[in-house]
Amino acid sequence: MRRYIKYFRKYPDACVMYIDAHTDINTVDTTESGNMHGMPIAFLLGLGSKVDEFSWIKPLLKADRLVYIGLRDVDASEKKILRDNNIKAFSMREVDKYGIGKVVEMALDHVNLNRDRPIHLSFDIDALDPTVAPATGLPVHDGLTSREGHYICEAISETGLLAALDIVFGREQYGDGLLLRVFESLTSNAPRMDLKKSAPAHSVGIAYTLNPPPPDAYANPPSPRLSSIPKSATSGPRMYKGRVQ
Ligand SMILES: [Mn+2]
Repeated sequence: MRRYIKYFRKYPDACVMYIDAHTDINTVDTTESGNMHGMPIAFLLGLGSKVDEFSWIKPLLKADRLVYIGLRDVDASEKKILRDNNIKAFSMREVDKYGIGKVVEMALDHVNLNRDRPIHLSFDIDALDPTVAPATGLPVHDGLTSREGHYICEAISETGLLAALDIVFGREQYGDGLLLRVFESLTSNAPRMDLKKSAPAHSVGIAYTLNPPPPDAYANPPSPRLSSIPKSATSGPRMYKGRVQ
């Protein structure tokens, strides 16, 4: 959550593309499980009752800057939140109906019509079908194929607007190879990166903030911070070894 806040302070006009089997948008009022990992988007949007413990989280994201792809395990309460807030979501049904190419295009058109906003890509590995991506603690069948997952990454990379990447996965021992390929797809247009680590409550998340943004993409591009990259972030698969805490 802190990385989102930091990121939105840096890129206030950013959009979020959330690739996930889940919406993670339950509020403190609607959650049945009480799991915090099901609520981060609600906090970012400022939905639900205020809780003192989380009063430091300011709503930073507007509903029309958020789009989902890959949904297939969504609570009824979350569906209502999506409807009430007019949040665009492409479930697996839309992927079946339109094909992944069209879905990504429609998703980009919704949050980034002129292709001029920085993109924060949050890619939960559970968006992919568990047969190709078992590195999740919450497997949901009938997900994206490996190619569909890669296509999303390639298409977003091609925009040249990727500014932050958050890959979320659980049982990382199963995910190294696949995550590396996803990462390579994404970073082909972003050779320099600033590795940030984070650890959501029930999964391991790695947020990569990619620096610098492409030329002319933003009015005030941040200065590169290559010197701050840990050595492990520039040496291939080693970046995925070990549990990130
Ligand atoms: Mn998920």
